[in-house]
Amino acid sequence: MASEMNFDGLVGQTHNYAGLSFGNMASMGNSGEASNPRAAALEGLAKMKALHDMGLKQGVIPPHERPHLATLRAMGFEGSLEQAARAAYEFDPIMLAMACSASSMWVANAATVSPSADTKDGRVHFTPANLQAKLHRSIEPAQTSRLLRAIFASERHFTHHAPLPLAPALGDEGAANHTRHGLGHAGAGVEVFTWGRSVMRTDAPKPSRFPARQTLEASRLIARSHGLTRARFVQQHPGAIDAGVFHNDVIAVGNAHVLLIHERAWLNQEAELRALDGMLEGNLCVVEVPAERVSLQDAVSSYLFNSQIVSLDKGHMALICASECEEHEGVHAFIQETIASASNPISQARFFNLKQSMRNGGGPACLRLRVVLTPEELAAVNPACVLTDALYAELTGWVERHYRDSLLPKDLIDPALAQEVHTALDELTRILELGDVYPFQL
Ligand code: SUG
Repeated sequence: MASEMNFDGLVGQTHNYAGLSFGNMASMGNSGEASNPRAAALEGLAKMKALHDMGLKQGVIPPHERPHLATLRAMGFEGSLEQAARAAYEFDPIMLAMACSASSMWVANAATVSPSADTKDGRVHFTPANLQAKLHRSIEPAQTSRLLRAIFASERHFTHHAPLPLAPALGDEGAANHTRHGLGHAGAGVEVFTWGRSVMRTDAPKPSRFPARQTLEASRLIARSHGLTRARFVQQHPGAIDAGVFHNDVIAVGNAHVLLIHERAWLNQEAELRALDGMLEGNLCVVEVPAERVSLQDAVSSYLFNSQIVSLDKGHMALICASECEEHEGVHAFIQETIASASNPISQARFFNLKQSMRNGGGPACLRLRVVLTPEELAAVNPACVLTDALYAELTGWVERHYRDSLLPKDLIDPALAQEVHTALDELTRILELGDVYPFQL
């Protein structure tokens, strides 16, 4: 029977706070602060290990190579990596920061993944997100594509599409705006795509303060090329985007037949929920959070809706939350009521310190890419990327050997940092048995 596996992004060595994401409150608010890449990577690994210890299948997706020389070159900075990085920094520090961001850790934005039960050809389909809304993230798709192909290599089971063209009309942010519902993970599901703007639907309401990243057109093209027969397209509430909800996974999270959602997540929410319930033959279990219980601002600061919902034995589910949810009285009370209530299958909550990632707007669900796999498909996944106690110990040691414990945006110019990245990633490709996948290796 098919089940869900979470693949988490390993945080890279250049993790820093450069304020690159307009519309993402945490990124904007923490710009210029010192980061701790070592703590960031260890926090992420601790979450992976905890889910593995809960008996869940857990995978690892490695970080990207940064600084990204091709981006510096494309911006017109010439010479060696050291010269190009210095020239970029001297021209404007933000240019170097964009070529150095560790944003690939948020693998919910890496790709849209459709399980084989939903697709016409019976394969698992992957489309790397083009992430065209932010320059520092638009660098990711090519490397993401190489990594996904190295982890999910079997052509018999996995189909890899090219990212959509890098154009504003086709802005695609991957699984952060995509949720799959069904009765359990096996069997055909309904894939819900949420979008914030549309080129064709010029009459659709738009946010006024912050940009909407995902377009309806991109979502429709992906649903088509994945061969989905049951897809639904829902518009995000522009008011939510203006409150800092730059992706739908900041305001709603689903798992199987359960949907935890803020009352102001979608436009025409009542009708949309009714339609979705109809597609699930009346089985949708909605936990809708009213604004008077959790305001949009508190939702954004606590990242309640960026929790993961994972399936446990006997129909139970667990909520995997950021520790900010435990620290916020109102949010914590709401979680306690939800797990005590018999009207939904969520029966426990676990809290994780992910503060390094949270300060850039990345919570538990941002750090993971969900892939529903049958046992045969699971057997075809690169086994070296599947977390075990031994791999956890190995990766922890690798982080402790190679990562700095403090980084300011101005440190990105240090040529030693790039050298440290190359040494560490070279070792990592051997640990994860990926072959040569990075530009510096190719
Ligand atoms: O794209 N932050 C990321 C956070 C992505 C969170 N992902 C999901 N919600 N699925 C972003 O805004 C900040 C980088 C900086 O400011 O240095 C950043 O890219």
